[in-house]
Amino acid sequence: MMGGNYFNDEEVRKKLANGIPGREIHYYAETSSTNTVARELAQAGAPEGTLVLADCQISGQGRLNRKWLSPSGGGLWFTLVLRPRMDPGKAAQITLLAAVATARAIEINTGICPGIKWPNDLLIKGKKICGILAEMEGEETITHVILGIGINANMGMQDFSLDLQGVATSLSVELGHPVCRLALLDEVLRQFDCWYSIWQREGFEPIRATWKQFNVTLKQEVKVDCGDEIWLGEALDIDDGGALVVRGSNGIVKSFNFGEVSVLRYESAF
Ligand code: BT5
Repeated sequence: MMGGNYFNDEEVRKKLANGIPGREIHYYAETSSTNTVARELAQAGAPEGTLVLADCQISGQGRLNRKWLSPSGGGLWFTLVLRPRMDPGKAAQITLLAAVATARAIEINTGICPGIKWPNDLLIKGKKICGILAEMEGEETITHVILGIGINANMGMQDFSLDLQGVATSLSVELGHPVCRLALLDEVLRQFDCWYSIWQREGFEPIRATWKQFNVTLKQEVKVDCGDEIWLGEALDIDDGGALVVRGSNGIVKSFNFGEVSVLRYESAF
C-alpha cells in the first residue's frame, strides 16, 4: 500500500517555503518527467535552486534512457535546477554530493542509514531505495545542471514490477509504516543546500570523505561495464575528482568516470 498522504499544492508551498525562503517551486500532480520540465524551465532562465516536484511521473527517466517507475503516492520524484560556477569537468561531482545529502537526510528523517553504491544509487540491505540523474548543459562553462532525485518513500512491494521486486525497496517497506514525504523532502533540500555550499566553498574533499562513510562499493569485487569492455576487479577508492578507482584482475589500476560506466554487481556488505 502506498502512503495515501497525497500532496496538496498549498501544503507543498507552505511546508517547503519554511525551510528555504525564496525557492521557486513548481508542483505537478502528474507530469512526464520532472527532469524534462526542469530542463525547459532552466533554458527559459529559471534561477538556481528552482524545484520541480511531481506526485506521479508518466515517463520517469533513469540513466542511459532507462525508465524510472514513479507512481502517484509512492515516492518523492523531484528535480533541482543548479547553476554552479565551475569548470564542466567537476560538475559530475554533483551526483556524489546529491547522494551524500540524500543519504544523510534519510538517516535523519527515518533512522535508517542507506549505503551509497557508486555513483548514483542509494541502497538499503542491498536493494535500491533511491536513484539520482544529473544532466549537465554547457560546454566551456556550465549553463545549468538538472539534478533529478527519486526516492521510494511509500511504495509497497506490490507496486514494483516483478523484475524490480528483488532489487528495489522503499522506506515504508523497511520501516513498516508510511513516511511523510514532504518532511523528508524538506530534510533532503536542507541537506542538499548545506552540502552544495560546502562544495562551492571548500571543493570536493569534504564530500568525498562523507561519501566514503556511506559507501558500499569500495573494497568490493566489482564488474564495470564500459560498453565495449567489461572490467572485473576490486574497487579501491574514489579519486579527488569522484572517479572510481578499480584494480583489475590483471593488476592494472584504472579510474572510471560516471556517465561512462556503472558498477553492475557487488557483494553486499550488509
Ligand atoms: C537512476 O537511473 O537510478 C536515476 C533515477 C532518477 C529518477 C529521478 S525521479 C525525478 C527525476 N525525474 C526523472 O525522470 N528522473 C529523476 P539508473 O541508475 O539508470 O537506474 C534505472 C534502473 O533502476 C531501471 O532500469 C530499473 O532497473 C531500476 N528502477 C526503475 N524504477 C525504480 C524504482 N522506483 N526503484 C528502484 N529501482 C528502479
